[in-house]
Amino acid sequence: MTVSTPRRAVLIAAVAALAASLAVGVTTAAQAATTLGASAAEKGRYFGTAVAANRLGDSAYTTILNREFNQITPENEMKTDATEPNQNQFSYGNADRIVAHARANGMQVRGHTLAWHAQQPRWMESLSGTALRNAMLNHVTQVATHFRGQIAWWDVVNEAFADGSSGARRDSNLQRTGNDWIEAAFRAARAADPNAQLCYNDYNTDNWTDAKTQGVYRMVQDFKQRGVPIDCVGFQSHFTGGSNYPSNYRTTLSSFAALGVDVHITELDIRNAPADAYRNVTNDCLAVPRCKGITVWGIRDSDSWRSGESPLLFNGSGQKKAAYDAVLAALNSGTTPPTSPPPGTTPPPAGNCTASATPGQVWGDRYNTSVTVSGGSNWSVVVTLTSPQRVSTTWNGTPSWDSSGTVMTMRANGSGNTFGFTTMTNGNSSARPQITSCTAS
Ligand code: 9MR
Repeated sequence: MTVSTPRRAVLIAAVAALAASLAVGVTTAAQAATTLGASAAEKGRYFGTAVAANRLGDSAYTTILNREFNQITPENEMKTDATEPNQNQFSYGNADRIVAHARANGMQVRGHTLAWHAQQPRWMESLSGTALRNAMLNHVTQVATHFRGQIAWWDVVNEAFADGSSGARRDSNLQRTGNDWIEAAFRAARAADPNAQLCYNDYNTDNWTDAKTQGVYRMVQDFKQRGVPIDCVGFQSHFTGGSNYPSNYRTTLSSFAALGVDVHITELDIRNAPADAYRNVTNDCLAVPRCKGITVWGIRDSDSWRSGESPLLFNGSGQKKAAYDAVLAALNSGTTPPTSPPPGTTPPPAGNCTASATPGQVWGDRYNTSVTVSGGSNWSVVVTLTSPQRVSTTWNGTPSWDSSGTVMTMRANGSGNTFGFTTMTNGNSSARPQITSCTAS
């Protein structure tokens, strides 16, 4: 049969229209990623897991590992007792096996960990003073050099702060070598592998108001001010249950990020794996532009260091749990976070001077911010809050307000170039004030 020209034209148009509609359908249907790693990657992040070398021969394990994850942290194989069992005799077999698996499958590696009070070999436990300091620095240098170029992030120092209300360093043989042991470890790591991002990693630092969180925050702030080479902070996030996921977790992540470091969720597991808490953690990371990714501390419940609590995303048979679905859905529905930098680094969109904000003290219901102005003495800085937050007190400036009470114009009053204010959170503990302009004459 021959088709006349007009009929052929109609047919061609119909086929083209069908193809176009199919293409649109395919595009939308193909949007939702079906694995954790792929979905996180779409959001500019990784989704990783702790890996044990002795499980790499278990194909049920590696099937899930290779399908779902694009980042690996060796669970025990890079700890001091594993890598330097006798002083100056290094042993990398299991760590190398994990790194090789990661590289073969395009996964990034987090090195864990170079300096820690726990899991020390006997010889190191028995050292003190200068001998221990030098042994620790030698260990950092040797191990970071061995893995140079293969590690995206190092947990340079792990768990150096005390639990409880002191906010102080943990007592340990390393701490007794002098308070500067942490910065010395970071400097040695930077010298050995200049391309690795260097992190401080700890647990019980998730609740913003806890003394331990504040102690670590002050150390990182001090390191940034003095130029100690620190790039990131890891929040282990071993939660014991839904109630132990703190509602101010996002504030913790964003407050550290505002210091100019990346933040990572490094060892996530939650007792009984409540879907809500896993969803919240995922959303909190997605909401903080400098949160680079999430690592769960094992694949199946049976792989967990606390397997009795079933805290992971896959059950012992490798089936996806409800928490898995919640995390994947949160990753898929997350929007790529706004690229606006945190307060303190925001270039003022208007004006002819510069104002940078520094986070100050935080209480349960309020927090302080100080702002330093450069580029003129007769300045006027506009600060915008997120409702329902409101400023309750100011110092070293003369404020005026718009009718909504959320836009404050602060003018110099002869008290210098730094002013400050207290913000009441009024229930929104995550937002932080933005500087919207700085004008000077
Ligand atoms: O999961 C790890 C477990 O197999 C080890 O026995 C234990 C002691 O080294 O360390 C566990 O991992 C810890 C991590 O290295 C640091 N943060 C706490 C983790 C859980 O204890």
